[in-house]
Amino acid sequence: MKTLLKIFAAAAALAMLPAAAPAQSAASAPAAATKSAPPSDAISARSQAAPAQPEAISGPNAGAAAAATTPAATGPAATNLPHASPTPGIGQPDGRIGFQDQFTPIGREALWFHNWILMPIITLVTLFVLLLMLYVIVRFRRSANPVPSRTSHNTMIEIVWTLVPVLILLAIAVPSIKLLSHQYSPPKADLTVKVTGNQWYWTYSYPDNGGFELVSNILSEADDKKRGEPRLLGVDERMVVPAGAEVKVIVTASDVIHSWGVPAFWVKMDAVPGRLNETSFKVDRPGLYYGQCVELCGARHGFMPIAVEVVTPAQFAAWVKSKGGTMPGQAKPVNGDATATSPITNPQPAPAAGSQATEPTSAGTAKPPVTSQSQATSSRGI
Ligand SMILES: [Cu+2]
Repeated sequence: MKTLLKIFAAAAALAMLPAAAPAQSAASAPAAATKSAPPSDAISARSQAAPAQPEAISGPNAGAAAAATTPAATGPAATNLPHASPTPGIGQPDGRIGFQDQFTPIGREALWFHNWILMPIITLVTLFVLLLMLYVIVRFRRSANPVPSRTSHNTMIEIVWTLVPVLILLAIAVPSIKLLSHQYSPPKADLTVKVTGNQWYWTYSYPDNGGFELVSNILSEADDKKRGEPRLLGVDERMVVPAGAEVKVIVTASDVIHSWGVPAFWVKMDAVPGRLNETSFKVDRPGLYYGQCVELCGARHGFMPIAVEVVTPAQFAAWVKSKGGTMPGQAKPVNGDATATSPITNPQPAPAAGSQATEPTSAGTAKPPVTSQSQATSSRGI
């Protein structure tokens, strides 16, 4: 029974870990931010020097862009890319205890498993053991029971306390193994994105779309505010994927071990130098979802957020084109209307003046904006 208790205690602790992590990181981040704000030390200077910082929102359209990125201004249906606004409570920490709402089939299955199998069992077992202990402490205390029983065997009880835990473990094992097998045998991918962790930023490359690569850096707090993004979670270049597509993510790192985690997708994959790890997700709801590096990777570990923007297939095609990539000819449409309304030849209608939700482009064209960084990246031919 003691061993069983230990196992359940460990299981409970493990189950609480992922839930506690975001809260912990959210709580610790501000302090860390304040500490590392002045980039005067060598490490900060190095991290600043690695990738170019995004161009700041400035110029005549800055006000409009800032205004348009308030949650009310845009939503999942926003047609401007990138920098759709986040939806409060979705894809980001919002102060609730527990997991974020899930937007992938795996995430929903795993959350159901946690909420309806693990938590009830853990709660019942814990309460049962607690009550049992209280009963024993009170009923068999020395004053109430001066002559203790010398019983050392009870076959019936021994069978019960062996069988019941086995049955409980079996009840957990069935949905658990089912979930594992779903996680490790995803359907055929519609899109592959290679994610590389670097100290302290992410690079995303799209091998199916001509191999272009994006460098994704954290935004300054001022830019987060301007764009209406959660503090320390905004990035200059988001990973963009089409809704309804099975996205295969190949994860690696260039220097130390990082981990690419997006809580709303139930995805967390270690990024290990010299090794390709693989995971996948499928999100049906267009929108913006945030994550963070979830492996302690150095001084600025807390400052390499992840932002995944899920867009319609048509918007994705337009975005790929704006980054200098190509849509594969044989690519299957991820949604029925993907090719019918393909905007490759006519990327995006010019947004009406005043309703622009994108970051301003220097030329003021209808083309989705490209930051200086991605231009630099594509000019390097990566
Ligand atoms: Cu990292």
